[in-house]
Amino acid sequence: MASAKVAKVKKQTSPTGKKGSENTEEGKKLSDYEILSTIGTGTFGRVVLARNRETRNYFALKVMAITDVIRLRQVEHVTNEKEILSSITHPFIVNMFWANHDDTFLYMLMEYVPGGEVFSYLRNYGRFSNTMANFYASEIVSALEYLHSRSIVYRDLKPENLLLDRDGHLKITDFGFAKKLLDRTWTLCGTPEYLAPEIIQSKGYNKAVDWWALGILLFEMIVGFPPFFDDQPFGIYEKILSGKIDWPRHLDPVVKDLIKKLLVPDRTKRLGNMKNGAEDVKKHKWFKSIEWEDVLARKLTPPIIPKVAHEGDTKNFDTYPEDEWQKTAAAGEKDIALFVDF
Ligand code: ISQ
Repeated sequence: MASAKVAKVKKQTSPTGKKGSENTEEGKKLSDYEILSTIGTGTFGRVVLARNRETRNYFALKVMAITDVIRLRQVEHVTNEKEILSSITHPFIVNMFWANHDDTFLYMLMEYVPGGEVFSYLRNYGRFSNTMANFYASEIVSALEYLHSRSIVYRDLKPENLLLDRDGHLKITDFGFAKKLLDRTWTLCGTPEYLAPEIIQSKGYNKAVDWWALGILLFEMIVGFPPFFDDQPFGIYEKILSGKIDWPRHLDPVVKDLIKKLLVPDRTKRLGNMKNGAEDVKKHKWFKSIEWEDVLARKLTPPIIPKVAHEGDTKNFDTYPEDEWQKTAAAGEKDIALFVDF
């Protein structure tokens, strides 16, 4: 079920807008892997299937041209992605084994997740049942709770960034927009008379954006299209700000209640972003049957079992031209130096 067969177009993320003993890939270098086919492309890079020459195990290698990363002002984003992925481990987040670079490319070696994108399944099914959406939402809530507890905001939740593993469990990928929030413990320690309103209100990006995005994703999974859409980005923004949503009649009133509580414009009143954090979302009645310890232990039954014929099967991904990308010219010395720690 490659998304090529599907009419509806994928949302592109705008660029302007381990782990110790179990890491069997530790200390490996690029030449230890055979580069196979491209399984994904983006604005400034691609993901290729790679195979460890010795163990014969498969991996997903993210490759980004240094010149493109700089031209598109993505240095901070790719650095954030690498730093964050190397600091976390969670059953529903794609695992990164190592990051490296040469004079031309940045590389991140990740586990290969062969089931393809939830995006493809959603377009082929049209919409998911309440039960299917509840399974995916449970695994996402578990991952968001983990990230937020480490002061990490994900900021790019959408069906294109959710992969299915061989068993049908979720893996969140693409941490290019993820951000580690600063420690705000000391923020209010200044002299109260002199504090600016934005400091008192702690304005700026925070984890509330992920709970909003979960509301959008839940709507899209169950209805088949997002609540605010238009053929122009500006039209979408106007609709988001209008706050008006057309609710289909088929919608379960319980999930409608949850979506409404996630899509609250005032982020201080948004579910997930109040004093009890993710706990409020987990306690919502749409999740009444969920044992959250079972979710984390991957004990829920996946609603879709991807067709995967063998370890290196790429049938669940689109095919891409291999257009001589390996012949990209090296970056300049000063540009390469920006990635000494990569
Ligand atoms: C792992 N497996 C398949 C595709 C991927 C895309 C991006 C990051 C990791 C991936």
